[in-house]
Amino acid sequence: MKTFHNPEHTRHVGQHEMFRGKLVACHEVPARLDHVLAELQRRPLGPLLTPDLTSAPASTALDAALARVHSADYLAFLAGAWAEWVAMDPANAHQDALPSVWPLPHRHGFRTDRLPSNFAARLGAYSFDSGSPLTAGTWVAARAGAACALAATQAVLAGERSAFALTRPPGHHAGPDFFGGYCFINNAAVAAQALRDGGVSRVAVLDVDYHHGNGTQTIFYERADVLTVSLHGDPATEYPFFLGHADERGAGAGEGCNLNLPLPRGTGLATWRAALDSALQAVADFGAQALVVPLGLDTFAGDPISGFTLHSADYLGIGAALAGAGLPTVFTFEGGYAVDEVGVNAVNVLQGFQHAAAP
Ligand code: SP5
Ligand code: ZN
Repeated sequence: MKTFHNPEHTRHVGQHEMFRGKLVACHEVPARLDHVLAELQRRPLGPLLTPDLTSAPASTALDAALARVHSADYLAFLAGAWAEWVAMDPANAHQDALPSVWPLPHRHGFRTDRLPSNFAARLGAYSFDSGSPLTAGTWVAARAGAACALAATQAVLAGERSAFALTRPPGHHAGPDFFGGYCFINNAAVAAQALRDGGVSRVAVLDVDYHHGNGTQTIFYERADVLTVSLHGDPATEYPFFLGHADERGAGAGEGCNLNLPLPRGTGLATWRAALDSALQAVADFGAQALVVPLGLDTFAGDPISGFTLHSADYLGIGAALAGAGLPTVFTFEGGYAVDEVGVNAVNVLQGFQHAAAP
């Protein structure tokens, strides 16, 4: 399996996230990716590649792929956000931009048809939490990360059985025009849309991160050509709280094309694997011709912010089960905050997949 990794990822480095009234150290740190890279060097699964963004055609193709899943105004906001943050006050150059005011569009009658010019207000209008610091290099890192998702997709379109987009920041919480949950560009959505645009008529996204993939769900919610499935902690108690229930089945043309499998905090391997089997059955019933797996490793028992109890060895079998779908598969790296174990856990999934997928 080819891995496309993002050397720019270190430019996204948040200092703090807001948690229960305090600024606490970020969980989504550069060392996470370094641990996966180190494990891939110990247990190579295939070539390690970096997308080339220096050519104008490659850069233009990437921007076109981003614009297929995110709004033009949101992308322009992200691209210019850091400069605006520093323009507000030069002292801001030394601290992350964190939103602190939101328009709550579905309640209280706040208006979203008039975007304020004030930067702090627009930061809130384009986000849904105060846990996702926007830093000096966030845009460059996120954009180069999406290039990995696109390159992995192109490898699969060219005939590879699977490919891995090893990038951060993660992506599955980012929606058409909002960031949150440590995510800015939805890499899995970029991959799914690029598969569609590359001629695959039915694509499935099977999200195995601990947290509901709200951004991906929202991007494809009214579409019949992309099935979105997510296994996650029950939003009644788990982040992102306001989406991810079992009764969200898609809308309009996409009715029946979204499946949520919320599981209680404390869920262990047997229950989780049964849910994965249901998810894989839905992917088969849909008639998907390609699969995108937002690969979060925060289902691990040792994860500091999550509540499932999977163990490192379990991930080998999970990878094998995913290979059982028999589909060309793009993996995107998502959550997983037990930093020292995230490399072993991620590579276990990929190795389990690769071993089971071998002829
Ligand atoms: C990609 C992904 O996994 N995003 C997850 C975002 C979760 N953000 C909220 C986490 C709040 C938990 N903070 C606990 C701090 C205790 N020290
Ligand atoms: Zn997560």
